[in-house]
Amino acid sequence: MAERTGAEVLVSHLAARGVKRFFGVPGGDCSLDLIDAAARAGIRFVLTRTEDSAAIMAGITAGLDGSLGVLMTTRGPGLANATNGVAWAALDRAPLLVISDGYENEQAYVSHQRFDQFALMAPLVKGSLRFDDPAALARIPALLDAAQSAPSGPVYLEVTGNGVRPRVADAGPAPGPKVAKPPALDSNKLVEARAMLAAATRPAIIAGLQVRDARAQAGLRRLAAQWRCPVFLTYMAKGAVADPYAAGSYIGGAGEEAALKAADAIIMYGADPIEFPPQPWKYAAPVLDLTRYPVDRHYFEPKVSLVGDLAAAAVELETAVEGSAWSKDELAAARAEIHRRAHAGGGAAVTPQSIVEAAAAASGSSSARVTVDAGAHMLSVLALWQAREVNDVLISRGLATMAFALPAAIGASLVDPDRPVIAFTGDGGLMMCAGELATAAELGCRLTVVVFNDSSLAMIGVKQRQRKFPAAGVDYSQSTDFAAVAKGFGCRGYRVEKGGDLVPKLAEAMRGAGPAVVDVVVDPAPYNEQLRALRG
Ligand SMILES: Cc1ncc(C[n+]2csc(CCOP(=O)(O)OP(=O)(O)O)c2C)c(N)n1
Repeated sequence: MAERTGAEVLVSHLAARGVKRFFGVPGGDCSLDLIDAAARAGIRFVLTRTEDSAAIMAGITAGLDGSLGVLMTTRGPGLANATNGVAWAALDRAPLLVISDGYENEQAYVSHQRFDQFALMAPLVKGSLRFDDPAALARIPALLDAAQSAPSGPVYLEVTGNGVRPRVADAGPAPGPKVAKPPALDSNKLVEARAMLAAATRPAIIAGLQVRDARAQAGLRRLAAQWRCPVFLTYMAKGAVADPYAAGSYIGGAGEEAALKAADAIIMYGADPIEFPPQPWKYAAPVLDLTRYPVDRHYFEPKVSLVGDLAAAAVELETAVEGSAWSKDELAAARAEIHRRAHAGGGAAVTPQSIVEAAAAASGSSSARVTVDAGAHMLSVLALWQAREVNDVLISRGLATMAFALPAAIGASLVDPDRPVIAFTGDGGLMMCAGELATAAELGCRLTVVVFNDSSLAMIGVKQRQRKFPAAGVDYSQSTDFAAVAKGFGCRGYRVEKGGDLVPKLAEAMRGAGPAVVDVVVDPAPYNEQLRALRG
């Protein structure tokens, strides 16, 4: 009977789930067995510069193509360096298999590079398994299913030579994913939900990250059109509905407050509280919570909670609102309010707002996908960039980590190589992952990194001023030349210091082949007012 190594069987499980590539920084032990076995199965290893970026690249590719993201690290420092990326996968709900080397059972005497790797991963992962014996192979499908079942997230697989090297009898083709189905909608709760909606004339919807799925998005669009109501979208749901119903971002801030206070029912549609700001819920209207999965803690006590398939819930409830009292003018006013607040701040020729508008003008009809980092610059991007569909804008909102935009853009570019990607990032965030510019250059990604270069951790600076502390510990004493940095890593590099250069330089950057960095010197002054206007 034919035989395969444990590594070959593991790789066959990945192939059966549509994995085309895996990411990481290898060590000299099992990583090498896995790179070799994967290559023979047509799965390519993408060598990144850091493990945490590799986790983001892997999770983003999986989120976009419906497969499983795979990160591979070496033991000890490799896994430790991946933890922020694994935390991102946990809190931003990305399906991710984390593979790391362990030590063999007979190496109990070793202390070098050794700590309890299961304990390190424990608070972040949905499951873990040690693959140090061919018998463990039988438990791999369930581990991978856990990563891919809603809410998706990371799982940890520790591998040893005693797991990946022995030959085992070929057990035939690996099964594909068996993802847990959503529970059927509870018919009593449906009756309660319909009654709640029948009493409403001004429903407002807040849609969250679970809408990043074509069926869920279609369900939301039906509800909005049927109920003719404002829909606020969390950052991760951006693009899920279009005008006239898209009212703007839900950030728990001042911009959306007037419309939500005017609502007589609030419908949460696939909203996961990991996206909510750490402030108490401020609305008195009854809440109907429609969610694919229950969550541990929430900001409000819903009047009715329906757990199950969102698209099915939309079909059941679309006729429940009997007549919408929202006028067209009110819908337009809700949208205009957030836009107006996003423009607060004025400032010098190159403002954060003008960078986003110039990037939109320069990208024209190219339907670029956008990634955004954590920082003050994200406010302008989220408020002013027009998205047509979910996943047109990618952001880390659950973890809200810096150093997300560039690796996410690389992952997006690998999935859709012909679709241009724009990564908006602060200078602080880019410096945390700048080495990945070399990864982007090697891969030939069609990617433009736009740096809001203010020599500052501007978001923290705003908070420092709000709290009346003297300026300290948030500004860089030297300005980085990211155009030069880009060239050093094999990307094209451009520097913009005057407003008039913005559109031409951005357009030139976007036209060329391979990745480019546009380093824009920006005045952070508008952030003070903009943040107050949007968040309150
Ligand atoms: C990894 C990580 N470290 C720290 C923070 C806290 N933090 C949030 S925004 C921010 C400032 C980001 O600075 P920069 O990237 O330059 O963007 P800007 O705010 O200037 O637009 C910091 C330090 C974080 N979110 N993630």
